[in-house]
Amino acid sequence: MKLDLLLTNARIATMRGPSLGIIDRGSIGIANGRIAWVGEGEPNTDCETRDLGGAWVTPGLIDCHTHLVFAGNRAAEFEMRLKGATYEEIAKAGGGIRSTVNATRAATEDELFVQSAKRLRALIAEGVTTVEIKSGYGLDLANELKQLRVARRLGRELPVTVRTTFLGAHALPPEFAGRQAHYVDYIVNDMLPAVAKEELADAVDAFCENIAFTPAETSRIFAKARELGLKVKLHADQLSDGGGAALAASFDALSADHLEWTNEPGIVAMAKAGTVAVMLPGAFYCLRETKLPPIDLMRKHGVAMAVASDLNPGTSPIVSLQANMHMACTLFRLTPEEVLRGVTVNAAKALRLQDRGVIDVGRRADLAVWDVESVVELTYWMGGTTPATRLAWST
Ligand code: DI6
Ligand code: FE
Repeated sequence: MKLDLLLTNARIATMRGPSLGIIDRGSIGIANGRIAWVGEGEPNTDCETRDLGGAWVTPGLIDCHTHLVFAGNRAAEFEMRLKGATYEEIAKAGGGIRSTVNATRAATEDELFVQSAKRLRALIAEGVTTVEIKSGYGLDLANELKQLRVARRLGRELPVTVRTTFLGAHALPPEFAGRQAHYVDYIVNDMLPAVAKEELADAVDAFCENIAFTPAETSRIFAKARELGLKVKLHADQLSDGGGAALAASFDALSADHLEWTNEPGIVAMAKAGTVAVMLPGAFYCLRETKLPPIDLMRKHGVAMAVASDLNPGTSPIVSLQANMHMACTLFRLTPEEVLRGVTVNAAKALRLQDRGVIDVGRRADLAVWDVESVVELTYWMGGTTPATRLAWST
C-alpha cells in the first residue's frame, strides 16, 4: 500500500457510526493529505512510520460558532453586570454589542487581525483545526467587509480552516436608531449582495430575539440570502421563545444555535430539516441563565447536537473550546460522548464540511493526537489539555 505516513499504536476515536467508533489499537495511513487506511493493527507498507505509544487520536476539533474577530473588550460591562445590571439593560443603554461595534469600526484591519489572531492561536493550541467566524461588529458595509476579510486572512495565515458567516443582523447600529426597518432594507439591498459578490461569507446568520431582530425581519434577510445562493443559520431562542428554531428549519438552516427556550414543535421541525442544534454553554454560564435547552427533546427527535464556544466579548469571553466542552457536561448534562461528537462529526455537519470530523478513508488527514489515558479526559479537564500533535493537511 502506497502511503506517505503511517501512525501506529494509536487508540482512535473515529466518530464512525452512532457513538465514538473506537478502535482500541490501530493505525492510520495517510496519502496525499487524506486518510488512506484506518483500522486495527497495521497495513503492509514501507513508508515513514510514527509510533504513537498508545496515545488517543480524534478528528481535529471544530468550533462551529464564534465571533472571534472584534476589537477591544468589555471588562467594564462585566463589572456592571456583577453589580446587578442585566445584559438586556446594558444593550438598551447603548452598550453591549454596540460598544464592541465602536471599537471594531475604529480599528484598522491590521489591528483587528493582530487582536483576533491571538485568540485564534489559543484555540489552535487546544486542538482546533476548523473554526467558524462571524461578522456582526461592523454593522455597515465597509466594516462588515473588513471583519470578513480579517477572518479570511486568519485562515490563510494560521494553520486552521476558517468558515465565515455574515451577521449584519446582530444589532441595530446607532446611525439607524429608531429606523430598524431601514437597516433591514440596507442589509437586504446593499450589504448581502456586496458580501455575496465578494465571496466573503460562507453563510448568513441573524440574531432573532426581542432585543435584536424579529422573526419577520429575519425571514426577509434569509429569503434574500437564499436567493443569492447562501446558506443560513440562526441565533435562535436564546433569551426568549421567539419561534426561532422553526423559522430556521423552514429555511433549511445549517444550524440553529443557543435554543434555551425552544419548544417541541421547533425541535421537530429541526429534525425534519436536518438542522443541527448548536449548544453554547459558555454564554449560558456567563449570563447566569437557568433555563436549560431542551436536550431530552433533541435526543428524542434525533436532532444532531454540536457544541461551540460562542467566543465573543460580551456573553462568552471564554477563549477555549475545551472549557465549553467541560461545561456542556456539567451545565447541560451532555455525555462526554455527545460532547466529543459535538465538536467533531456534528460540528462538521453544522458547517456542511463533509471532508472532516470523522476519521475514515477518503477524509482529510485532520487529526489531533492526545496524551491522555481516556478520551473522556478531553471533557473532564477544564484547561491544560493540549494535543501532543496536530495534523491538518490543507489539501
Ligand atoms: N448572542 C450572543 O450571545 C452574542 N451575540 C448574539 O447574537 C453576544 C455578542 C455580544 O454581546 O457582543
Ligand atoms: Fe453567538
